[in-house]
Amino acid sequence: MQAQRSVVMVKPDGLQRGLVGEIISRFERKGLKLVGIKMLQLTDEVLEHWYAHHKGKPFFPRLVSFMKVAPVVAMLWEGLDCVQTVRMLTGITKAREAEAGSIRGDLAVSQQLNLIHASDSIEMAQKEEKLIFSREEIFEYKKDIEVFVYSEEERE
Ligand code: FUP
Repeated sequence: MQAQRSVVMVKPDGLQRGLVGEIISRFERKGLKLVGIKMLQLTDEVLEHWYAHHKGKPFFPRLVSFMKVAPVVAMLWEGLDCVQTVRMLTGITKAREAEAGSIRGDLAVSQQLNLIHASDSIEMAQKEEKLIFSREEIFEYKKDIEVFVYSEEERE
């Protein structure tokens, strides 16, 4: 299988609201494979790289300070077309307009306090993975259940 990996980060609001378990559960139940997870305190240095594409925008300073108010929980999920699947489960940025059934659509109302970050492209997923996880923090293991999650064709 040509599995992709995507970075999901439960932001400070998700941690404070006690939604870490709920969020993990949504990705687990979908059938994605957890290959990395850790709690960390973000710093200005990491956030400058993480949100480099937003630097200079009016909301940038507040976004950066919000991301530091509490630790975050970073996860690495793996699966076929994983980046797109994770974005679909996440919902659009402005949570109060996000589709019901998505994490943001069901559990949040804010544009900035929208519970999670999810990689928005394969390139960004690779960049974010390198920024947050070391090689030893990424695990390769076999899940026997995959024969009931993907078809034979999809597993090739
Ligand atoms: P997403 O990829 O859905 O997290 O959204 P973006 O990369 O567009 O936004 C990154 C973060 O900036 C999100 F937390 C939302 C926040 N943001 C604002 O606070 N104000 C804006 O006008 C746009 C984005």
